[in-house]
Amino acid sequence: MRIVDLLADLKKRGLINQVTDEEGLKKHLEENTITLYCGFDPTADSLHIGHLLPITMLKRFQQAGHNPIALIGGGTGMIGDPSGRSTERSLNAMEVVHGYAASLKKQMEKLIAFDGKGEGVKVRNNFDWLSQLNIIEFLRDVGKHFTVNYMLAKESVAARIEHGISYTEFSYMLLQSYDFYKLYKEENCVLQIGGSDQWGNITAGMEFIRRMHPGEDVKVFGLTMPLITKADGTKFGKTAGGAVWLDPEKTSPYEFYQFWYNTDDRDVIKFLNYFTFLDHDEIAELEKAVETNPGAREAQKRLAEEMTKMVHGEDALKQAISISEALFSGDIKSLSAEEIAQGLKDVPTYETEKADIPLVDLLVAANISPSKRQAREDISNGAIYLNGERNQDIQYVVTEADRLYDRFTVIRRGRKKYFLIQYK
Ligand code: 383
Repeated sequence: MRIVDLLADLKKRGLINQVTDEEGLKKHLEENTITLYCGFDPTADSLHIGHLLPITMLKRFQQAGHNPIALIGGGTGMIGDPSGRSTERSLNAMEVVHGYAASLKKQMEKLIAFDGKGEGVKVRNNFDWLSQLNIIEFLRDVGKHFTVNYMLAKESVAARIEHGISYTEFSYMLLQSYDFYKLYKEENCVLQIGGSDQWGNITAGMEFIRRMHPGEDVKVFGLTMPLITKADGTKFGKTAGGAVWLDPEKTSPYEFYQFWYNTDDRDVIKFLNYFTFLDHDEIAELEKAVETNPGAREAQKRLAEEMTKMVHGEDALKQAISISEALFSGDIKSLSAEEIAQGLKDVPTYETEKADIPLVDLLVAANISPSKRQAREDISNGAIYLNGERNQDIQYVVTEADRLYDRFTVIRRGRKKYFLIQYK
């Protein structure tokens, strides 16, 4: 697919925060197939939801016929980007960073490298060249092109003057600049993209490339995406359980699906524009649905589907939907053991031996009802569901027959409060 005017599409989606030379880039994109890149530092063993915007952005360029590079910062990750941070980072051991870089590379390859459409995105690691730099050469060939004055004026450094910044982090922008130069030279990479926090590093790189080519009309560009904000003012990408990771072992596809499904009505259209590949007409339809029938959560459902499919694939999406539906309707018995474990990972869990126990006692032991009296009341009121079925027998004894897969009993109290009994 060749999008006629990629920049216009990005603008319409609200995906552009700043561009260094918009007219120039527009013209360049019309006349050329370009190579562009975005960098990701290995600061953890997985990418997280905050990385999705630049990742989908690389995909958008790819779909418009361009050649994206996802650069893993195996080298820069050992130094630490001060951008957007008010305090110094603690250094991770080099082996740890290598391990993280390998995980990120694998994830990135799964996500965007070969999606069956076109050529796939190249994945590179800046450790390959940064680790080869020699300190004398680096200070002469790179350092000489930056004045300390220029570096101090950068937001990432200026913001840290009062509290302090190590020489290590201070030097970071030189390494990122060197990357851009390296990719420009070797891959004819003319555009670097990133979040708005990366503006200073990106423009420093452009400056460095120009200095390395005096007198030439060098065509390089920088583009940043907006910071993602939420209508309720809380930080995007954080849940009660912490960050939302792209690794299914750290954030299950069901949790991932739920994260998107829980998007506020005021944010959902923006997120559809930002993160999905749905076109303007489809999004306009969903916008109407939010206005006319917000209760149906059609837009949230679509957002959750698109994102879960993109990151975890079709099968994981199907599973996430069936878990969601089963928990919503109470049809617990339709779930596999793995689905129960995934869907009820975050509900209050009570671990116990496999032994018969009166339901009343179990409710109290598992802290589902505060007292025996209340437990009896809850049961006779019809508020207690055992594996999805209402149980109003105050004499009932929970036995082997109530242990799903010999592992779980799922108890629901009221309309949607779930509890898990897990057997040792
Ligand atoms: C390293 C070497 C380069 C170019 C970029 C880098 C990484 C960059 C950085 N980026 C963030 C990260 O790694 O720190 N210095 O977590 C995040 N990015 C992207 C995007 C974002 C930024 O990976 O805004 C969010 O995801 O730019 O915070 O040659």
